[in-house]
Amino acid sequence: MKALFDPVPAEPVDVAPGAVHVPGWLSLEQQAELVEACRTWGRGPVPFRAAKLPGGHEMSVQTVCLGWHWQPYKYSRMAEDAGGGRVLEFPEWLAEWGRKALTDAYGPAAESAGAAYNPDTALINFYADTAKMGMHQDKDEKTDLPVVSLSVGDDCLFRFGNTRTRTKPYTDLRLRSGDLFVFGGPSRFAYHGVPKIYPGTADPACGLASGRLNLTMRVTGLA
Ligand code: MD3
Ligand code: FE
Repeated sequence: MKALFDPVPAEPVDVAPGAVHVPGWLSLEQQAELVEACRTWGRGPVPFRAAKLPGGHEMSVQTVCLGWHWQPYKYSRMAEDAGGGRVLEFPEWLAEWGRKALTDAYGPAAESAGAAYNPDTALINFYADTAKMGMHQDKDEKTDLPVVSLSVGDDCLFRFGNTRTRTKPYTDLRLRSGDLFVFGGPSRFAYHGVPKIYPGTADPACGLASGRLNLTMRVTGLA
């Protein structure tokens, strides 16, 4: 049933060159579908795990991957740091969502870029109430093709910085359940992070009772 108060998808907002935010891009039904898929993927062969940083600390975020298994700072087919299983295939339906995401974010002028987009890895991050992600660049991919980000569950504070330093200047934004963000062009290698989750802000109909899920699609450029 179409609820009276379903959010109306908003127009894309240009946050920086190549960085486009599309609030409410996923319907509640699509959000719940994505949560269910993430639950399935997390059942294995590779489970959600906190990636270990080179300094030895574990990230507070729990991650599972599709297509290629990511560890800081490398991709592999086998999850040596998470039980040794082989990473699941990247599903075609998700690649279709990625192409539509690019087209919707960048508009008709970029329709051919959208149609040609072939993501081969997805990183699914789960944030419990107190989890966060420090400022970093995503540089483990061998292409500069856009990253597509989908958020479901509790709101977060998202910090979008610049390509030179992990400090100011940056833009603080609130990401909500159903939001799409595309990071391409000059924004592809910008520093970014998630300093805070806002517990209890999600509509339970999104499928997640607590916490936040973020799925990013990328093109690794690996064989
Ligand atoms: C800007 N994830 O997985 S999504 C990550 O919410 C990551 O889980 C955050 O940073 C999360 O690497 C932020 C937004 C995002 C993702 C990739 C980007 C922003 C980006 C790549 C380049 C520039
Ligand atoms: Fe990132």
